[in-house]
Amino acid sequence: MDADWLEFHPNPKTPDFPLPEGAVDAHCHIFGPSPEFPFAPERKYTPCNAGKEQLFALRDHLGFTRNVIVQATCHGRDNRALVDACLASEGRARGIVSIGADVSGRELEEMHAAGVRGVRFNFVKRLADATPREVFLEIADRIRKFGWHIVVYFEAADLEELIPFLRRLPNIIVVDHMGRPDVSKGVDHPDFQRFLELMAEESRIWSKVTCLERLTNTGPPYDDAVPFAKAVTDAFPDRVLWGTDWPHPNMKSHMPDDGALVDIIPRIAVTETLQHRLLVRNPAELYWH
Ligand code: 0GY
Repeated sequence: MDADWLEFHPNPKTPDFPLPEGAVDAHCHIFGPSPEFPFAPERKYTPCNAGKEQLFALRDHLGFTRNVIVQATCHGRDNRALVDACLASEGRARGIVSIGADVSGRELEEMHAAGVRGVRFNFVKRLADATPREVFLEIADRIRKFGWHIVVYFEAADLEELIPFLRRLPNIIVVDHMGRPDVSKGVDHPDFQRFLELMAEESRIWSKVTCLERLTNTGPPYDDAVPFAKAVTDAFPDRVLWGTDWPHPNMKSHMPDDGALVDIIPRIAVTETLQHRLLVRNPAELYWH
């Protein structure tokens, strides 16, 4: 099937910003390759193939040491491609899977042994059909004994309604892309301030300061979105993660150069100490403890 969105950048630049030793790309995906790892019949988009070899080559080119691979919705609950990549990474990749409450204890154990450290709950309606909250709570309970955390993906408009549910989750929660703020409203807008307040109230909540290329209205170098990522990093330096989001599913406006994305990091984490926490210490604590 033909891809219905842009292909990833064919030739990303070598970053000018030298990544610190041990840096982790904490949000990326792999797609297929199909037919070895077919896409899910219920998917909302069909990506191009972007397999583990390409991801590992990008990791090395950009100067990352390790990856956290997040199950993308186009693979549904079939985590085989992700698990295969984790196993092939020689300990240099961890995974975040998508599962149902019917997952067996043995499947969980096998995924843990492969390097899985969390599940993703997707609330973005254009990407995934709704899952009942009771099911999510059951999954949250099942994964506790493995010490896994929960990655949540939602859009800013849904935050208020989700807060009581998030508070009920017993696990560490990692919010994808800062909860996708509307950057045209500015950092001081009550919607984004509400997100910062939630992080202040709940020390279990972490945020990925990622996807400026998705949030921007002005395009590279994302001057309108950088202040949001910087605000979260300044306020919660011990609970932030950064990732490329390669191969950038559903990007239609432009396809970012992953090397240029790395060059934005020093505008988000403006001191060496902050950069080390964002890129090395925080992901190591969550994924390689
Ligand atoms: C992202 C964002 C998107 C897609 C997915 O799982 C996915 O399909 O995450 C999106 O379209 O916003 O984080 O990569």
